[in-house]
Amino acid sequence: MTGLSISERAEALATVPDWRLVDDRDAIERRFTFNDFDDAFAFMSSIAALAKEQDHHPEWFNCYNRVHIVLSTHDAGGLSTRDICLARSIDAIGQ
Ligand code: HBI
Repeated sequence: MTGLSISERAEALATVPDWRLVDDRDAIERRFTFNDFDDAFAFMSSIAALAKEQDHHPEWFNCYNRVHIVLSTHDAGGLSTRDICLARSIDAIGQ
């Protein structure tokens, strides 16, 4: 994570245990499953509001009741504390 030591990075990642590191790039990901499309889309709408507030935006894929989210900081070329903050906010509204 840009600007963080290895131990600070590990500490930050430990605060989002439901997220895993993406294999082929410096990013984290999490998959969510909902009852139906309405619930998945409501979740995405809440995240859109968070993204606007934080000026930080997810990469995501939705198929019916599933939402796959990848977080990385394009400006930094990899993970940053902004991704951790957004992941924690998403966790707070997700399952
Ligand atoms: N979202 N994931 C992500 N990464 C960024 O670097 C980023 C962003 N949202 C807005 C943003 N950067 C702005 O600072 C501008 O660079 C668009």
